[in-house]
Amino acid sequence: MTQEHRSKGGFETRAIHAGYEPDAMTGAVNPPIYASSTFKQDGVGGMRGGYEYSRSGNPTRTALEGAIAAVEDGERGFAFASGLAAEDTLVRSVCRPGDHVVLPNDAYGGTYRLFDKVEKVWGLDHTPAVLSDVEAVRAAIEPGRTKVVWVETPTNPMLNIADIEALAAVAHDAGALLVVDNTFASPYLQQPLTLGADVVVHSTTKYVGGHSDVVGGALVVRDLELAEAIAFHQNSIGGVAGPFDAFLTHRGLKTLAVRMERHCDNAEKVVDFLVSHPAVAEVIYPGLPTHPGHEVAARQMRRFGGIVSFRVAAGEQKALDVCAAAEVFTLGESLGGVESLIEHPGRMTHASVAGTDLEVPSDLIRLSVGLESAEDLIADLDRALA
Ligand code: P1T
Repeated sequence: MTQEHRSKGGFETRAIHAGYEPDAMTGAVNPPIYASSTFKQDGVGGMRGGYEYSRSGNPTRTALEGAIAAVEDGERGFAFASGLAAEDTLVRSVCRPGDHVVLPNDAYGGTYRLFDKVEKVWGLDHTPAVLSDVEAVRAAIEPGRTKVVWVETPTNPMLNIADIEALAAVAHDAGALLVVDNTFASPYLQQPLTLGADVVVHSTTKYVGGHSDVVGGALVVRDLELAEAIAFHQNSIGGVAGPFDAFLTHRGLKTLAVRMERHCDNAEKVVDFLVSHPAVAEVIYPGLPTHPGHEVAARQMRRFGGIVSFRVAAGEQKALDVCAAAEVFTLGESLGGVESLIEHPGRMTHASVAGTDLEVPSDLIRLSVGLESAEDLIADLDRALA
């Protein structure tokens, strides 16, 4: 099984061509969906192209894995059934009972739940830290025990920014790996491996897939020893992306660059509208010069992304009412698809972190700004806020 990177060329070229050469027999320009659990062997052990059984490898998945590695400027990519399956596989590949990880004090609620309710039971400790404060991260590290510093930037849903380059140095000083969940930025806006990170994590359910029609996850690394450990655990645990899901995710990846540009255009217009709206107490967007992480974001991101969070002046009930009143923005969890979504993190995506360090404000609304006409999005918010 080879991952054809064709990693030369610009981002768009890699997104469209890396990972797959037109089929030798038919010339098909897209990877066929290999709906096959097993592969015929030419005599015992005589595998064609290294394929044996689809948990270990499937050509549709291999194509996606090569493409995602190429757009992240990595060496090896791995595709999973969900972002959380990718995260769990990574943790088991690099941590052992008794180890410790530093987590964001503001992260996707499901990521925190994985560490706090699942990994902890197996003996992996964690400390939440304010990732925008490099010294706080250094202080949270337990030398010799900390194996991973886990970064999300921008964070979900508070859009805090962490300095990837600075945190990579802090993690590496302590002999720990720097893992970056790059879901919110997408590989188009930010490439953590080029800034010193060791592992990139994605919920490909979001911008990479881009159409809200498939759940998936990915890991990308440069170090080949680390890649071997992940490959072993991916096969041993088995949370792999199936061929249909791999196909959809790969199809989405090809248009990531053009979609992200428009997500950013529309998000900027929505931000411009919200900042002057009297019912809005605070708009949170890393593209605003007043955002505390603006300078770091400007340095490490191409643009500032399609997610906008804001707090309503009148409190939680008003936030719930706005979510219910929106029509063009669909009320639902998830993000990163072509359609705009609105949600109340406190009651929805981040309900599992209520009462912890990661609790989010109850008057907070998160928008995933999609690709509809910007004027329709703004009119919808104007009506919902009235
Ligand atoms: O949902 P799944 O594909 O398993 O990915 C989990 C995940 C990991 N990391 C980040 C930053 C995420 O946002 C998510 C999933 N988030 C949502 C479902 C959400 O609505 O925020």
